[in-house]
Amino acid sequence: MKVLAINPVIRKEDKARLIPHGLAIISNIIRRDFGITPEFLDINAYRYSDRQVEHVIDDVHADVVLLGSLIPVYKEVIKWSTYIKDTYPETTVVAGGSVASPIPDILLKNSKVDIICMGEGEKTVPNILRNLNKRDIKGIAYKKDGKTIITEPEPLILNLDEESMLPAYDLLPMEIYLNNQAIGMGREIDFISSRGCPFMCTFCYQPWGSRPRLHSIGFLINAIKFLKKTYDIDFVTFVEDEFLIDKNRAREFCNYMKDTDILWSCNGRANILANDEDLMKTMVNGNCVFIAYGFESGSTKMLKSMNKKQTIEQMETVTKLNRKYGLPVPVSFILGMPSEDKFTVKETIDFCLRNNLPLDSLMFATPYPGTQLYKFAKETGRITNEDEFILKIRDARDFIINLTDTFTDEELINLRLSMMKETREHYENYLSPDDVLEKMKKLYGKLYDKTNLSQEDLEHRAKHGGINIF
Ligand code: B12
Ligand code: SF4
Repeated sequence: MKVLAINPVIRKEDKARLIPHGLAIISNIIRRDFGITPEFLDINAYRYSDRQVEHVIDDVHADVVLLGSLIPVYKEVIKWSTYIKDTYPETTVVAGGSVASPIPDILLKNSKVDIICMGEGEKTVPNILRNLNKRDIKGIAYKKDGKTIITEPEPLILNLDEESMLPAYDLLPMEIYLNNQAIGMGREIDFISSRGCPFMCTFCYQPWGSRPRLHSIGFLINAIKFLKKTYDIDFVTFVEDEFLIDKNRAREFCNYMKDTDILWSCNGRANILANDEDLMKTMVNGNCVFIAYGFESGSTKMLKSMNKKQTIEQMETVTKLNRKYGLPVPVSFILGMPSEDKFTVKETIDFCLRNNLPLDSLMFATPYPGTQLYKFAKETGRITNEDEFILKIRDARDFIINLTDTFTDEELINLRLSMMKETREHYENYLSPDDVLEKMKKLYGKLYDKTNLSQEDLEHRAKHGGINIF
């Protein structure tokens, strides 16, 4: 059996910076369980032209094509499933990831995908390969007589160490990923060591459930050792939702990392770190140089309406703590959630001015499929035609829908720009570019000199905000 895994382009205007974990983990599982090495067509990393992609698809002429990623690659999934099924009708096209699981009906209707993997692929994909002509397996969606059938869900993996694997790094163009850094310090890799989040914010899609599941500390340390030995990494970015959810594991990890020359970063949460300065201290001693937060709003009313379960006081405390330990304060905000009005906007601006935080990373509230916000947008008649709406979804820096009752579309678009400008100007009075540079050199040490950031990388960092905000 020949298997082809396709990673479509994410963010056309940007370089490929993060590893396609889902597809690469599944590829490793297939290699282990079936002794077949999938061909990995990484369009995102190589930026192949359509002609080049067609050549690879023709060359491989696979029995099964695995196609998937995040929701904004929806059009790509339509394009490639159509090409494959029109040219090779006997090939089975299987889709997965957040472009597929939350919208099975829409994707099956508008594409030529045969089967959707509804959730984690570790068990479901091998089951699909073992039963290519059958559909009586758990965790899939398919079309029968024009109707979408969704089978009984496959239970979530309980033991990630045993039931999942590392991504098949050797099938990926690792030099591209290691050199297109997101933080920009040395040879950088992203890693995911846990799944699930208990907080349930209304704008967030949680494919992994509310119960966090973690790789053990042993697995994690072995992975870091492997990545250092094989790829000579300098920097690890944990991109998962809740790296700090198990504080004991986090402490053990810091204890290991402090004796290495690898720096690392993760997402924090204001309510977790605000009352645990000791954990932050341990992290900094353990080579952590970057803790990012989703602050979302400076208004208590908005935080409550998002179900964010964090307070303004906690946000102020972690801002001070990050600064106390010499870390930048990378924070992101959302504009235009349903009850946003001019008062809540003012509260956010005041919060940022008070705490010297520019709003560089200010996203438009975007209802992604599978979220409570998406349900709200449908129920209130803001999304009337889902097929058309899904086609519009992009990065949340682009305005695609107005969820407020108080602002016009134009007002929201202008508001975002003016909020960014006002808070940026204020920040520049607080810290000069020279001060920032000094702090960066101190924080990143030898890696700072080792890194040669291109103009494009600098623009990426500026756009994503927070990376240089001390
Ligand atoms: C890393 C990441 C990114 C990276 C992408 C990295 C990459 N190359 O894939 C970057 C930074 C680019 C990114 C961007 C965005 N992201 Co993002 N991202 C994530 C994050 C944190 C981890 C994804 C990941 O790698 N998981 C690890 C792997 C192991 O899990 P997995 O992908 O789910 O894979 C499993 C299954 O889904 C399945 N599977 C996955 N792929 C496939 C493919 C096939 C064929 C099959 C059969 C199965 C299968 O099997 C895997 C193993 O069980 C998730 C959060 C989360 N909790 O998932 C958000 C998440 C996927 N992102 C999301 C969003 C909204 C975005 C943005 C639109 C946000 C924005 N602010 O603009 C942008 C999109 C940009 C664009 N233009 O496309 C949402 C998706 C919501 C939705 N309904 O679609 C998520 C779920 C965050 C959230 N909680 O809301 N993101
Ligand atoms: S935004 Fe963060 S904290 Fe909220 S549910 Fe999503 S992952 Fe969890």
